[in-house]
Amino acid sequence: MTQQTIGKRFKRILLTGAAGGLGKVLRERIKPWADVIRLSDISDMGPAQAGEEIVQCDLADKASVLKLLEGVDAVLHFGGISVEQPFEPIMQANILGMNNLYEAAYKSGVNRIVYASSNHAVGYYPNTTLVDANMPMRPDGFYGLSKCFGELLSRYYFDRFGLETVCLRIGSSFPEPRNPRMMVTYLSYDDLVELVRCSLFTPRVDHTIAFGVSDNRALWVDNRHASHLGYRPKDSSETFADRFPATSDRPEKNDPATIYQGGPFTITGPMFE
Ligand code: NAI
Ligand code: 15L
Repeated sequence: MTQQTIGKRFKRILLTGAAGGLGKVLRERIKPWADVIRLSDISDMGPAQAGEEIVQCDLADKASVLKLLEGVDAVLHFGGISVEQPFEPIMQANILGMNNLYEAAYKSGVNRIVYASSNHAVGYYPNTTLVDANMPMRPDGFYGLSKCFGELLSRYYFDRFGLETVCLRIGSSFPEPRNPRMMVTYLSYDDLVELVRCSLFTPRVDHTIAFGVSDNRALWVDNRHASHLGYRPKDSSETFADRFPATSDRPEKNDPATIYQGGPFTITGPMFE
């Protein structure tokens, strides 16, 4: 199935985190995938365009989330706190919010969720290890822990109810890599959209964990357990190789931010309040 041949398979797709960096990218690109795109965020998303509905909502507010899911048949869950923070805000947005979303999705009869997990669910693996989806989680902070919770909650909903989820352990999805580490973890916006499309339209995914990376020269992750998605990245961080020559701008070899896949996140927390 190519991007051009996608029909309007869904009646209403909910995109959470629509005001965020990746939400804005997806908002522009997913319109052909459904009759209606319902956009949600705790922050302002601007006016609705044709084919869009806007619902401003805090994921931690259960009653609002139950309403948010009404009439929805698939979810792209990109909302929540996206960096390391103290436990309380992470608990509200990413743990309580995730629980609310899944309860509401189940009650609304949603069949498929694409969940923006993160490389930080396994950030404490050294970058000398090739990590695959069957290896134990090794979160690198409260944020990474909340992504582990999300992956396990979605696993539970699949085992209990057959609600399918693709968990995307996204590396670093920005317009371009910002440092040498991101030469390895980079996921271009085009490849992100393609990965989300594969995750949404592959006929059967059960519960899948996929790593969100482009076709970078060096990789720390192995997508063998997500091959059924048919994701074939087209971009590579090599386009930006001149910005980060192999010998320059490298931190010390004994720096945890260099040793571990999670990079600086491994030494950011825990943020005690
Ligand atoms: P972002 O921080 O730009 O967007 C997240 C959005 O979630 C924001 O617009 C924010 O207002 C919203 N949000 C936060 N708390 C909320 C709440 N309680 N209720 C409703 N909405 C809330 O992050 P970005 O980069 O767009 O990432 C999107 C998702 O992808 C996040 O879940 C993030 O953890 C994940 N991810 C992103 C990566 C990247 O490289 N951009 C890498 C790995 C994971
Ligand atoms: C993430 O999970 C964050 O959401 C994003 O802002 C980046 O920091 C990314 O990981 C990364 O590891 O580069």
